Amino acid sequence: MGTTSTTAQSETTRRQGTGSDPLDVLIIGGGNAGLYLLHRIRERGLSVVALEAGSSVGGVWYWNRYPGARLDSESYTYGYFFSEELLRDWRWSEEFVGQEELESYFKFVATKFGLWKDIRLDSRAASMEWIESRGVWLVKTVDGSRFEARTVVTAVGILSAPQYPEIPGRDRFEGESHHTGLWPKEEVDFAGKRIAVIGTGSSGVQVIPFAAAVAEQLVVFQRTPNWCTPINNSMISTERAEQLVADSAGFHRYLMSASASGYLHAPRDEDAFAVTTEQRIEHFERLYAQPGLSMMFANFRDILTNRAANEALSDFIAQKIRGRVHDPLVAEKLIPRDHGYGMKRPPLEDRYYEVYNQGHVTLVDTTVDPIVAVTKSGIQTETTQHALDMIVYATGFDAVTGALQRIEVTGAAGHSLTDAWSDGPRSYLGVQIPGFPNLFTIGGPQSAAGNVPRFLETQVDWLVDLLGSFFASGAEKVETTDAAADEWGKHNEAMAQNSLLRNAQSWAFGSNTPGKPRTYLLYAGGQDSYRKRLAEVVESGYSGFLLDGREWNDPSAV
Ligand code: NA7
Repeated sequence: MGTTSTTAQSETTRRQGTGSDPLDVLIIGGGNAGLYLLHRIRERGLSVVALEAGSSVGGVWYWNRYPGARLDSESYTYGYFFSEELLRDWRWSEEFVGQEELESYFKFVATKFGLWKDIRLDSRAASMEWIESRGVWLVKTVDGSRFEARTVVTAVGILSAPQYPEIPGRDRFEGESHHTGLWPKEEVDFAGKRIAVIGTGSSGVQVIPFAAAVAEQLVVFQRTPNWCTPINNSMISTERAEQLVADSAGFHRYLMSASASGYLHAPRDEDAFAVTTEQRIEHFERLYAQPGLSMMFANFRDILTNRAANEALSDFIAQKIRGRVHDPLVAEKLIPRDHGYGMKRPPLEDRYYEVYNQGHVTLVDTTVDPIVAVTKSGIQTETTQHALDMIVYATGFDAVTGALQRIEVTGAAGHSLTDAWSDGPRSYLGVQIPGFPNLFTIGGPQSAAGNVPRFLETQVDWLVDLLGSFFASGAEKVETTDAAADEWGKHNEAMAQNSLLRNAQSWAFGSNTPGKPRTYLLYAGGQDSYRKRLAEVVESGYSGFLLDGREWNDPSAV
């Protein structure tokens, strides 16, 4: 933590200690969305404070500081576009930058736009309660601070509630253990140690080569293999950096109007079987050598909707895995059988498969040899006791709804969010939950898609306009209805059912969290159609929202 933010923190504390009026807006979260929201709300002249659980800003890029943590989106499509000065003053070093550079970026943004003074660090929200009689939310933090605000906007992240596996004995282990999503700030030394990594999602696939490089032994516990393709990262030259700044308005326009994924990659305007086998393979080969998620988003347009096209692509990647892993038995273990490419978010990798060619690395398939317990000295599977110095839990997150549900939220008539969502999350446009007036959820269920910051930008811009209209209206309460949430839920389910996504067990359906109802938690229609829908809602006079109990566009309202 630098001097600037330490000073800012004490200013924040002083400021919050004065005055008894409720804030106009309390933001929960100081990550990508929270910072942008704070900036935009301040531009509107509203009173606002942002609570952040971490000791600095950046959200997932503050917490996921494990070796190898890196973007899967091109850096310059991930950062903010709202300020030309920021675009000019910040220089991304690589096509896909790592955690450290991202953390610096968010600090740079907070300093440049003077955000620190309205951010309260080390402030994890514990509970929030709607006080109907006064039209305010009372928010309490874990350390006992209290805030009152007329509206609350949560920007708590979609992959930010780390999850440990339900394995007995986790606390008994006498070595070091770390979750990738809660990585310590102090350096974790892998050198010369016997290390286990549990989990082979994006985080596991990123950390494993770093552990393998210096560990004495590495045991990877894999339950489900993923379809990983090379990230093909590179440095950004000065000429390219200058070009990116010069072109930024144009490609921002493309990302925010034409792209369904929010990435620069555009799908090939052809079906996979409209070309010959040779041409198809040639295209796959080209994409395998291209950066980032090209394989997913620059592929034939039907790879996620046509089973045969998807199988052709999956077969191609399986052959690549066989070509890179020397032991055929190990290679077969690394090839997914339960889902096709792209039905789950595919990890990007750098030297990942080659790790398994090294003598000190073992791959344990936990579907064949399940983990029975964590013991004092390691991990016991059905057949083997693995003696270990360190366990890395790369076991993912209680996705999308988890971070919000870890706060005790009590809405109108004393109803809890836990009860409201007992059969699965309900939301209108992902931004509001019926029964929870004046509470908004950036990145809420059934809304996020594709390159997340571009989606967040859409949602924040839209919500800030809504809040502006709400405060200008003189109304006290804005809320959505059961009917609006039901309609949105049905629309979203229908979108998900139309794609091959429905076949996968993934965090996007909550399948990785024991007991979580299976619902598609993201938005399957693409960013372009989501944006269209938001625009229609505005044109219709915020249909689906009530102001002080009446239709927003009812001329007699307020
Ligand atoms: P993910 O993608 O949810 O991956 C978690 C991994 O942990 C996955 O391989 C899981 O296997 C595995 N896991 C979870 N519990 C267990 C147990 N009990 N035993 C063995 N393996 C287990 O999280 P990440 O952090 O890697 O990535 C999250 C997102 O961040 C990613 O999608 C990108 O968008 C960026 P499973 O597949 O459930 O069988």
